Amino acid sequence: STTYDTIVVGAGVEGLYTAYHLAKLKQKTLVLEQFPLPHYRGSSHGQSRITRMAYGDQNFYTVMMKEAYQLIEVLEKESGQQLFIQTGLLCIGNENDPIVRGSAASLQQHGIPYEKFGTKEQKQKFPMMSFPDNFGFVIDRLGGILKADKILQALQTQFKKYGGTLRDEEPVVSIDPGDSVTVQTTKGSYKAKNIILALGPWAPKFLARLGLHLPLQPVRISVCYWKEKTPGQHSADKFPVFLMEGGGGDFTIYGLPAQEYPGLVKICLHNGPRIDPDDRDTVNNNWVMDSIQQYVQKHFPQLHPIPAVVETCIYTNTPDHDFILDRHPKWKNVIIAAGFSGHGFKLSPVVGKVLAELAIGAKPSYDLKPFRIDRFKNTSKL
Ligand code: PYC
Repeated sequence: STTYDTIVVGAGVEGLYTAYHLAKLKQKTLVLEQFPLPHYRGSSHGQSRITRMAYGDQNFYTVMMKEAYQLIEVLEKESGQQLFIQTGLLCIGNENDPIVRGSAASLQQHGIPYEKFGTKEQKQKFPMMSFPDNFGFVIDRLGGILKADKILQALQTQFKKYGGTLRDEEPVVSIDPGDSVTVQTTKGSYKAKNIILALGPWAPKFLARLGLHLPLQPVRISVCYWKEKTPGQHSADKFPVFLMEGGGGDFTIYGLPAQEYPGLVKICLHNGPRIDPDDRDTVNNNWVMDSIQQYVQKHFPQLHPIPAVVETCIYTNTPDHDFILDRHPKWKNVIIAAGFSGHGFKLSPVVGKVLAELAIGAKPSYDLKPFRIDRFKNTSKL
């Protein structure tokens, strides 16, 4: 069998960013992906994702986001393509909610340009939205849209340019950990010093086979696109990316000018029914559709209240919605990246960097304590 420094399993954005950093570090790297690429079955497909510096009161993410922006710029230069559209990000909530107060405080603390205002000003700036008088708004000026599919393509191209090997349509059948790791796929057998498992929603099932029972819950997200009643009201020059928390943080809604379908606006509930990733579309999502339709009707009166297009994406949630970036408790050369909880795309440049650092045995650039497996109880049945 062929021997590598590191094998990365999963060619979603987290796996690909990790592999790209490893190949740049001159590590002999293999990426294995179960489906033919590109595919829509996981969490990285589609043409757009939100990016933002505003992270409420969770400062450790804001610190990581600074470098994430820089690394996207590096990839833009390497690939010669625009990968980010700056629209600003509007945080919406009750004026005392952490999304408003915490975001303003954190943006101020980190020296990031922002504006804070009330409903009266919102009506002038964004007349296509309708919110009650006790609402507060913060614009993170650096927020915007990441061109998701272009980023995945650029990472694949650069990874190969730096000498990496990518094998899609090649599911992993078994992993045999030890001083080195042997991976058996449907097509061959490979050995490596380290393995990085970036399995997306397949993580809970697969990791259980390695004796690790993590509280990871895949959920089905209904990605809804809404048609404008009058064309041109919600284009990227007029309409920012937004994130709203309601019910005291009980639900989150996000939206952005759609890249996928000109004239449509993407607005989605950041939650959905629990699923098995291999049977994601048969699960009832009526409550999601009811609540998002009511929301759009109430707050976005310039949009048709029935979505024109509905697609599916999967989030893999942890109980605290922080990621898992850690070594397997028994085999230190088995590294796990999981539970991105619907906010991992924008952080993938930095996630990939720290995972590559773990693989080469370097000190991680960020404190990984919030991401450790041992913050959960009873995870291992080894
Ligand atoms: O993290 O901003 C975010 C986000 C919005 C939608 C999905 N993730």
